Amino acid sequence: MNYRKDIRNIVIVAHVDHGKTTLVDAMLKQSKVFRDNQKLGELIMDQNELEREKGVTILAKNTAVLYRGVKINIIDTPGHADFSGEVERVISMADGCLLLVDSVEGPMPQTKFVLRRALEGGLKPIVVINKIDRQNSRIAEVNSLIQDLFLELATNADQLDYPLLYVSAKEGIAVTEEGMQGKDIMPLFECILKNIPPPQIENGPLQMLVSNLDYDSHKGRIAIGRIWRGKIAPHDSAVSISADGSITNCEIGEVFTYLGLKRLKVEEAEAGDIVAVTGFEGINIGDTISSPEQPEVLPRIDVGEPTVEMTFGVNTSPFAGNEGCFGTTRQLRARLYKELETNLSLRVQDTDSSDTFMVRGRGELHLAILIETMRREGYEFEVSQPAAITKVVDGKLMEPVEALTIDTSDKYIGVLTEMLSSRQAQLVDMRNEGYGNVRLEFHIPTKGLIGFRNSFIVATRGESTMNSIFLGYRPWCKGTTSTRSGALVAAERGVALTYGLNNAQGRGVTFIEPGTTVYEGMIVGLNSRPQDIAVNVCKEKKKTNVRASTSDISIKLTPPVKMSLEQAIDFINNDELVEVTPENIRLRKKLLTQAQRARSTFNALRGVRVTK
Ligand SMILES: Nc1nc2c(ncn2[C@@H]2O[C@H](COP(=O)(O)OP(=O)(O)OP(=O)(O)O)[C@@H](O)[C@H]2O)c(=O)[nH]1
Ligand SMILES: [Mg+2]
Repeated sequence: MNYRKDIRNIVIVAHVDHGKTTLVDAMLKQSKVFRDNQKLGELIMDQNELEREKGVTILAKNTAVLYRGVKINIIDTPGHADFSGEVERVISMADGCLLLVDSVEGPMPQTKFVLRRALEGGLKPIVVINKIDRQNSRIAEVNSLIQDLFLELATNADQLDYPLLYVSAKEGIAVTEEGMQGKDIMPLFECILKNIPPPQIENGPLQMLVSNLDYDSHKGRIAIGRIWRGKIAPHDSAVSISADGSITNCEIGEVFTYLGLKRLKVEEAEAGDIVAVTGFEGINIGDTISSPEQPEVLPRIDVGEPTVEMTFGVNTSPFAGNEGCFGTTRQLRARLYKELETNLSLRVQDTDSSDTFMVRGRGELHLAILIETMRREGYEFEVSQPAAITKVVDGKLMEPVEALTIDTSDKYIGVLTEMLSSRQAQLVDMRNEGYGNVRLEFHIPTKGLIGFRNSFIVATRGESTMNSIFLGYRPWCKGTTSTRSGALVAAERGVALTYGLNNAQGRGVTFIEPGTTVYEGMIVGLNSRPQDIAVNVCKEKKKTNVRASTSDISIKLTPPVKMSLEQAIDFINNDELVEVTPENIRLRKKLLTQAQRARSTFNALRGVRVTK
């Protein structure tokens, strides 16, 4: 065995928002891979449009810096639990990990999840307590919580002896002792060089595992991964080995390595490095690229199962075809199946209905990001309420359960526990974090979380945060979870008017502005009572020659509640749909006319009576 002393491969893992991408900014800026006058901004690695808008990382990405002649390949990963598949996908490329922990929040459920994956993968950890500049940071406490976490998760004693750094990614400083005055991020680079083992390499014929794919309109599909054995060079012959073991012959096109945000074209790359190569049109993530003389497969990437499902269907609203470029069954199907090539923890299945597909993901956000991406690409379609994926084990129906962590103020404890107990949640831990802040931990079936986010934001006036992470499957428990009141449903097609909307506001909260075109069955607001009611938002005031009073001159409407896509998905019940087009997100009843809905309710009631 040899080592590539000129390389280190690290992955950065943490809970959401603990500062991974900001730390990569600091490493990139201070390693001088950019020109001094180059404008860089913040969160340099969060390049895609949705990442920039939402301020979260969605896809794991590679970059590299040079420090004292050593190339450090860095993989930035997303911290949101819904994108855990991304972490699982890339972890095998690295030999070490930087585990970031926020100096105020301390370890969170996702911190534990990613650390477990990293330790299981045999990665050498470096712990980084980040955001030490924060006012109420509680470093000593966080430190001891991290120790507890390692005691729980370490697979061997060596792992308990981890190097620890105190960092402010935002200010670009790292120090080795608490309270030390820092000046730059160099102690982190030093720590990586000293503690992360250089890649161990085997001499012999080429073997590379594909961990990511990219596309280029000229170069075609680009396979990204780590070379485990041998060398790779343009025009070499190679084979790709797919999941079913089939072998395809190819010629390597171009070979690139990483530096900063660029890919550098190289004449040759060797084992231990992370490269991007072209020339493999049909290749997938998890496939092995190998030499034709000795085609040996590497273990495939192990990714967790999805927990939430929803249907994606062809748009059946009366406005279908008006706003999207792609909306046919064939286009929708092709797009969804294409997503499987890169979105490893996603599943797509045909259903009994030819124009509806079942899509399964790791959480509501995982699916919402796909919906938003497709919408921006010009697709229009409709999606159902998400549902937890149940499964039968030894003849028993099982359902997913999640650990829910809520950081809130003590004044909301009562209302939150009440809301959550009706959703079958169990309080497992409650800790006072000081300053009137508390951390509540619940175990809750995934189905209880569906539709919870909106009411959570309202109940805590947007002052609290919630995070959930998959725990495992447990026997299914009966219970209804929806606590939402009825919908205000448009009674006819037309254009909503102030007068009609004002009447609707007498019943509840409205979601649309005057001038919005509506169709019968479209949801235009939330009733204050449990039942749905039809409202005529297109109603005009009868014209008379006599003005009754000055109050008639202008009606003041309460501004409508505008929902984001995620809120819309969270809002709907199982007899409702979200209609998604590049221009609009509409909510609707599945059955559009009042007559259809009345008949369905009647049949449902009759069904209950018959079975009794
Ligand atoms: N005060 C302070 N804020 C920081 C520091 N590092 C990051 N932040 C802030 O924390 C927020 C989240 O930072 P990101 O770098 O996007 O966090 P992340 O871990 O990449 O988040 P995800 O990729 O979405 O999981 C941003 O508003 C940063 O400005 C730090 O050292 N100090
Ligand atoms: Mg990030």
